[in-house]
Amino acid sequence: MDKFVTRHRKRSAVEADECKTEEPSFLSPIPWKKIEAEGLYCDYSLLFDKEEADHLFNQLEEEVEYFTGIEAKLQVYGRSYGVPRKQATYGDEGLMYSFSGVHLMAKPWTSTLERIRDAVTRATGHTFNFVLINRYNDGHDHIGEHRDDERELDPACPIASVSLGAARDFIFRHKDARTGSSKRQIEPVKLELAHGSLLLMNYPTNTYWYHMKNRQKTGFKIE
Ligand SMILES: O=C(O)CCC(=O)C(=O)O
Repeated sequence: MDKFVTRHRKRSAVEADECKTEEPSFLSPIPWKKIEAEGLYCDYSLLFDKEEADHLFNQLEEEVEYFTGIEAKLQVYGRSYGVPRKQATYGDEGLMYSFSGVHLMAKPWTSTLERIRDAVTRATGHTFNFVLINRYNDGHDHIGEHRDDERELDPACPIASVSLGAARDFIFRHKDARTGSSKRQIEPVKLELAHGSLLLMNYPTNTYWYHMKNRQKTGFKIE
């Protein structure tokens, strides 16, 4: 689960309302782990136990409709590439998310996605209005190094990432230390995203750090 998306300016100008923060109702507090480095502020926790995570995973396998055709392709420098994973977008009515030449309209929340969204709200105090689901069929499916800096995203809002399925490594690299010849030596930050976990990327992590999920031998995940 991912990202606060602001409405397209042409449709409406409700940006300030979109980053809603509610008092967290920590009825069953979850133990957060802080992951921090220079400009990187993340919180990580197990949100769902195995039984619930298995159930949510199976429900999503039945409910989620993934994009096909042109919506499953990226446009980079005028060339079209297949996305190396499956994707779907759900959220509040009228929201759209655009990246690498694709424009993805949010489908209405399913009951399972609402359940996950509400659990994230209870844990974080933030109410999210949109989710991008990435389904990694196996370890070959991946997501390349990027920042979540699309113009629809409010940079001040955190990005919440719920993982279901096989654990996969998630790697952050600082923007000034991405290549061997970089002027700065800043160690990458690697963490394993477990089944049922929640990762919260807080401001300004996305300003300074890129993230990716490499090809791996095995893996199957819905975010
Ligand atoms: O699947 C993941 O955990 C990462 C997805 C991601 O980085 C993104 O959608 O921007």
